[in-house]
Amino acid sequence: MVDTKLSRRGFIKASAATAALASAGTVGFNEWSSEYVKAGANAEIKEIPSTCNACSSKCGMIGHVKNGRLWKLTGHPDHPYSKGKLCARGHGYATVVYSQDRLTQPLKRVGEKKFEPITWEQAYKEIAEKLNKIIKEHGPQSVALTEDPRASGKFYSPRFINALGSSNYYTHHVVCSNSRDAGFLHTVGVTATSADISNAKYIMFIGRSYGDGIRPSSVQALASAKDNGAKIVIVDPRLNNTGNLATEWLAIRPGTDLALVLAMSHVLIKENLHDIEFIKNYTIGFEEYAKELKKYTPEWAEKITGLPADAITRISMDMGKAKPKALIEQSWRGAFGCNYENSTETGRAVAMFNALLGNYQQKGGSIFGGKPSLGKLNKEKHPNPKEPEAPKAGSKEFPIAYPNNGVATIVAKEALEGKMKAAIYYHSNAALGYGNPKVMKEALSKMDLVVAIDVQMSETAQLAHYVLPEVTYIERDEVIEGLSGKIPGIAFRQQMVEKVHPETKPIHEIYTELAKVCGVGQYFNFSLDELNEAMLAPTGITYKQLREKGTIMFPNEEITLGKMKELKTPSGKVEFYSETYKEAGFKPIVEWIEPKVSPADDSFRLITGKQAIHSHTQTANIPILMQITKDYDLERIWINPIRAKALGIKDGDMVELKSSEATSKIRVKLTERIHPEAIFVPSHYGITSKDLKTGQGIGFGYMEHVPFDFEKWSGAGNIHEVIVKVRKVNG
Ligand SMILES: Nc1nc2c(c(=O)[nH]1)N[C@H]1C(S)=C(S)[C@@H](COP(=O)(O)OP(=O)(O)OC[C@H]3O[C@@H](n4cnc5c(=O)[nH]c(N)nc54)[C@H](O)[C@@H]3O)O[C@H]1N2
Ligand SMILES: Nc1nc2c(c(=O)[nH]1)N[C@H]1C(S)=C(S)[C@@H](COP(=O)(O)OP(=O)(O)OC[C@H]3O[C@@H](n4cnc5c(=O)[nH]c(N)nc54)[C@H](O)[C@@H]3O)O[C@H]1N2
Ligand code: SF4
Ligand SMILES: [Mo]
Repeated sequence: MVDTKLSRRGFIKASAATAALASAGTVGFNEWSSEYVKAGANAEIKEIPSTCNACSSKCGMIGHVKNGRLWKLTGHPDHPYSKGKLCARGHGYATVVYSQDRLTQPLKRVGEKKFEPITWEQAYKEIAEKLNKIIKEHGPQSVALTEDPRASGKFYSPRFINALGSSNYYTHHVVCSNSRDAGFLHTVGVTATSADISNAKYIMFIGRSYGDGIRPSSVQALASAKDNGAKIVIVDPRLNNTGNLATEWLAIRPGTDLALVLAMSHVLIKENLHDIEFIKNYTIGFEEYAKELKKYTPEWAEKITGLPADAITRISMDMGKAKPKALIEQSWRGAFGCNYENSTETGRAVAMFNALLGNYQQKGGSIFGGKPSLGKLNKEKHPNPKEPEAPKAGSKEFPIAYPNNGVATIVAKEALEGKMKAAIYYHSNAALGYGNPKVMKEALSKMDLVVAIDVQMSETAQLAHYVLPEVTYIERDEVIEGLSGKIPGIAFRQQMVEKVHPETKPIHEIYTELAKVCGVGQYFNFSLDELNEAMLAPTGITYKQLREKGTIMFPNEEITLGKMKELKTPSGKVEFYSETYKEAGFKPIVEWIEPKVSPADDSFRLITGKQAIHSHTQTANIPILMQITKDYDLERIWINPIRAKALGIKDGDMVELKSSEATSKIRVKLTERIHPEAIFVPSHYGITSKDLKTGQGIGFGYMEHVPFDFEKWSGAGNIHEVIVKVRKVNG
């Protein structure tokens, strides 16, 4: 039950509901395991295949269910990301199903952080009335929906917002990979390639850490590459936890990766180590790019990156010699996902470097994965909503952004300008994680309607007018997910245990029922099972088979390596020169761009990143994961001892960290594993919602220090364009 200040009337209702739930068998984490013991050693164990929801990888997993309770998880052996293993988060996050802090019924805000429980009928009725009024008065484009795109959301969320007549569908990538996605899209026609890591001979990671931003199969592939003698270079201002597998660490100045990649490209061409055949057949604009690259010498890059020119030359030449089994891994968020004013252009330069190596669709190179062919609903019986006429808000300002991602923070900007009137946040903690929380709070407060659909009282839910409680992923079926890769496949999330809280619902039910009350129910006239059956139809697999297996791969559809394919760029080829850029008013050739801000002698750049035991803000309230943070003091910030000494700071000291946006107090970890110019902040802390009793009050939220901003190309949040000063304080 939510613990926020409830009104008196709400309190009485809520207490009654809590009592009812207790008798309905609601248990916390501790009781969870004892219930299993009570079931006796001989109780039947059901093994139910499904998918993890503790991060975007959505690995395949098997739930072991005894006496109706989940008591153990194992990795699905067939799923390409888990390959039989789950990471610590995968195991730990599953306890959310029995969390004491779950949302248990729909809530209506009746004052600052004051909520009252209401029925689903009342919630739907009031939300629908408000949505329809807003649309009538301000048009459908004044309504937006944002989510972390998971299997069901990817299908239902855009359909729902389109049914209302709005094109404003957004994803969390604005603070994840918007820049990389845009850079890759306009160079190779997809937002990300994958990498044939286990067969590669030379692998460079630029701000991507398999050892921290874990996916079990990626770690396995890297370990096997190392066993095969591959060279593994980490480019990171921080020696991250992939370090144990690496052969070399390049401690680059944060924000300067573009200079490194430009200089590496320069060396390849100068030394004639580029793949001339590949470039001739599969690329356009090489001559123009090569001309631009002339000025980006390793000596030039040394001054910007702080990396020795001879190391840049040596590594580039070694990669050129190892081609096509050499690559810069496509990366994710760390260096050029959403961080600097030059991030999109860094993404482009990386995709181009791989083209200079001719490694696309080659063993040990960059791979364009194949997709499974899945069916669709019969349009005659189940019509699609009409394509909204108006373009998505933000698409004019950021024409380079990947249209499916959009620029989610434009919703906040337009709310501040009085243009955006209603926002739905599904599976998203935008208020804490997408942009400066003060700005996000102000923006959300300006809107006439904010709806949050969550499993716990997130910071976003706290600011919403209505909070709708979803069942957790352990308690629901979802839309079938297509897996693209060298071998395509499908994965299915399915219900493992009965609903723990009777007044919670799965998202497909919420959208279907809400659509009906909003008057657009005709677009949701099918059940989830009907949709999944339609998707399965062309595969010849029955729904029953899918339920039994959970993950099914299609080895017959394995893509053929060694054969380049036509790309989805306007020219069908790798584009060193982009007409799309030119038309949008940008330089068609990549050139060096300075980061927006740079630290002075007495200040630092703030950078952030993942820890292997947490996912964004969503795991901070999981007791067994947060205990690891506490045991190992993981919320501390990293400072280089040379800088610390000059400031009189010792390991474990409390410091005050001050940026243009905020002041935080936090303890310090001194380590030579961080560039002297940077301070590293682990990204998962700073929960402020009082209803998240475990997570609340530990560490600080990185985003508090990030000015609310948009990168010029992809609209990404520029989340490392932050300068801070630090001083020792008592604490
Ligand atoms: N444990 C864990 N794993 C996750 C997630 C999670 O929340 N937790 N989330 C998933 C998601 S959504 C994502 S986006 C991925 C993110 O996966 P990654 O991008 O690998 O993760 P990060 O830790 O954000 O960043 C990687 C590294 O970039 C470094 N870095 C920071 N600034 C710079 C820079 O200017 N240049 C260079 N070269 N490096 C820099 C950081 O020090 C960090 O070590 O992880 C996925 N997996
Ligand atoms: N402070 C901070 N900011 C970040 C990051 C970070 O690590 N820290 N990471 C950045 C990156 S790489 C990304 S991709 C984004 C991620 O940003 P988000 O996608 O917003 O991820 P989370 O912050 O984990 O918030 C997820 C929300 O979904 C809710 N949730 C979890 N499971 C379910 C479910 O089954 N149903 C419903 N309805 N809700 C559910 C959680 O309770 C939580 O409130 O954030 C970016 N910004
Ligand atoms: S990487 Fe870990 S948290 Fe992410 S889906 Fe896989 S097991 Fe779950
Ligand atoms: Mo992300």
